[in-house]
Amino acid sequence: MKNFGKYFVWGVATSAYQIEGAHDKDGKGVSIWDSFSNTPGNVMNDENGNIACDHYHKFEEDINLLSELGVKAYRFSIAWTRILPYGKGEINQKGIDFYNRIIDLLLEKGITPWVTLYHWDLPQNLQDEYEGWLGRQIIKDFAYFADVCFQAFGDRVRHWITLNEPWVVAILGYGQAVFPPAITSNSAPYLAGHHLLLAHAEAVEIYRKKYQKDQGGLIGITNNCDWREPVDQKSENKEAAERALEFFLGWFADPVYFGNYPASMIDRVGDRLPSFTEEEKTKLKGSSDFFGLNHYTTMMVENDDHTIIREQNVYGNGGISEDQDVILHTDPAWDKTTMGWSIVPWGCRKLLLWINQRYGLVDIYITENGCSFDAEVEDGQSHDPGRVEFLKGYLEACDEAIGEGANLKGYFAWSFLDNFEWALGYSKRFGIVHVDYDTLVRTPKESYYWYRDFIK
Ligand code: PNW
Repeated sequence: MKNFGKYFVWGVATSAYQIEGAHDKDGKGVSIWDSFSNTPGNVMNDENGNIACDHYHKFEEDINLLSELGVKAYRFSIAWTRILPYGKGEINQKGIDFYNRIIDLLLEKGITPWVTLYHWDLPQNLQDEYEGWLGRQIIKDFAYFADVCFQAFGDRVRHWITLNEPWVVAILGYGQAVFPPAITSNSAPYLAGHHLLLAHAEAVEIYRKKYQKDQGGLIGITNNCDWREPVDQKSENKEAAERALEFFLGWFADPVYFGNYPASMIDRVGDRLPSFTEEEKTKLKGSSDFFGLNHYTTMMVENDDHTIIREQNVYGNGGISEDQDVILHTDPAWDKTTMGWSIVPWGCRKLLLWINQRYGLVDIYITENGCSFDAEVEDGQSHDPGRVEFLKGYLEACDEAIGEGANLKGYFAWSFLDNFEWALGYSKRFGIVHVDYDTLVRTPKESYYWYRDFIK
């Protein structure tokens, strides 16, 4: 592979709730994921992140593994409730101390921290007070949390991601009730999404006004998107695929680059889609210094003309498909991961090119890409050939996309460690490092060594 230049940013990613554990240690408050996963019936096998990988106590060992891996960058998230146990108000110094130790150790090892402020672990207090992302007050509370983090860590952290995957927060949390706060609705996702965008914009404004000049860092948002391929070249199916991308990625990227939602959404969602004031549009437009992208899979799209009743949403990841009039399919010929997600490297290539066509030659960073495959440890070794194949395939697709003009500047494999896979608990394994959840012993997998050699 020839197009990844010398300055290409190679990294791996994690998130706080999925690895840290120590859920009530040193003054940490309760997040919606603490409450949700500790309520029986919500997570597979009633598992929770109370201990997870115990990264809170094992971060030194983990950073050594990162160092041996040779990555330039490590993306992790800050647990809001470690810093502000009630989501606002008084700062918990022990939470600040924990992330200071991580940041300092990373820098000592020559690894650049990429910090996500919100990876889904909303303070329970804010959920109770005004229904979390449904309340407008979240904008100022998130901005305050962000400000505290810039102030505490911004002298050393130069790469900030405000939100991880607002689409997942809105759809899975406020539409399909798969994630907390477990609401089922066809309008709440749009209201939550609206506040997510405005909170992002507010945090960015604070960073730019108070910190960016002195600290010299970058700030952006990370969105997730699958590729949507038309089932055939009929114009209605091509348009349906385009529309599906607008409802997925355009929902959150158009406001950030153009100052408003895609026209297809405004037309179709009607009153359920809130509108931005002129001032909000101005604030949103240009509010990301880079294009953070999490990409996992691809689906086929067919226009829904309502003439036949068909099975919708094979994996439930189409958003609100009745608003889009799309029917999603998978191709049975595509290989699948243990999550059931199709492995389609060319979808990644097409998506990168689509982004640079729609939004201009923005700097794209893939802040997550990876797959779930099982791997046991035998004689101290862990083999995960499926993951090595996956990474090879997707990196080849990235390389091709760059060759065709895509402005891809970095890649973070998801994930560094096997971890708590949200509503699926520990049943799915995304890590390039195996974690034995009984003993908490870490064993690098074959994919870890493969990636180490690849990025050398
Ligand atoms: C992302 N979908 O979640 C998250 O950022 C990670 O925390 C997570 O572990 C990883 O991907 C694997 O799931 C997603 O339904 C969850 O399209 C669901 C979807 C996409 C991403």
